[in-house]
Parts: sequence; structure tokens; C-alpha cells
Amino acid sequence: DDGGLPNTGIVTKTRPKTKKPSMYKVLLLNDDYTPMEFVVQVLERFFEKGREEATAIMLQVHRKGVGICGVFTYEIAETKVNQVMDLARQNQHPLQCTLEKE
Ligand code: TYC
Repeated sequence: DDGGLPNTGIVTKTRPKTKKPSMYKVLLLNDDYTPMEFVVQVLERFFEKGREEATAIMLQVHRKGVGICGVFTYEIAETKVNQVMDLARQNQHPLQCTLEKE
């Protein structure tokens, strides 16, 4: 079946209607002032990381300048970024968190 209208010669392609949502990386950026312990706690609290993984990600950001906290749909990624930025601001740390389309 070509899925087209009958007797019209119009042929349309059928495809599954379901689309995978675009995914977004949440990134942490390095700075010289945010305490390492604060970054580890952010990763534990908002990204459900255990102590070891949180520490590894924090050190990756510290050494390389940027690191991935996780990959989410847009709405979730945006919420995480806002949660991190709000907590950093409350604690007067310059920590920057952003999102990037995969
Ligand atoms: N570079 C910071 C320090 O030496 C630690 C740090 C790590 C800051 C990761 C931000 O996203 C960050 N205290």
C-alpha cells in the first residue's frame, strides 16, 4: 500500500508518527572560585550521581573546562540548568551551567 489517495496517482510516503524528542546535554563550566565540594553536591542533588561519579565529573570539568552532567529532553534539561544556577546564585558562586542540543 502506497498510502496515497485512491485514483489520483498521488503517492505519499507512510512513516511512523512517533518522533524521538531531541535530546540536550546539560554542561557544567569551570571557574576559579566555586568550591569543588559545592560542584560535587550539585551533581549528587540534581543529577542523581553517587559520590564517586560526581567527583569524577567535577574533576573533569576542573581539568578540561567543561563536563557533561547528563542528557535530557529540553524541558528537563532547562529545569536542571535553572536549579543549578539558582543554587549557585544563592550561595554566591559563579558556577555556570548550560544546555546544548545533542
Ligand atoms: N575550579 C574550581 C576550583 O578549583 C572547581 C570547579 C569545578 C568549579 C567544576 C566549577 O564546574 C566547576 N575550586
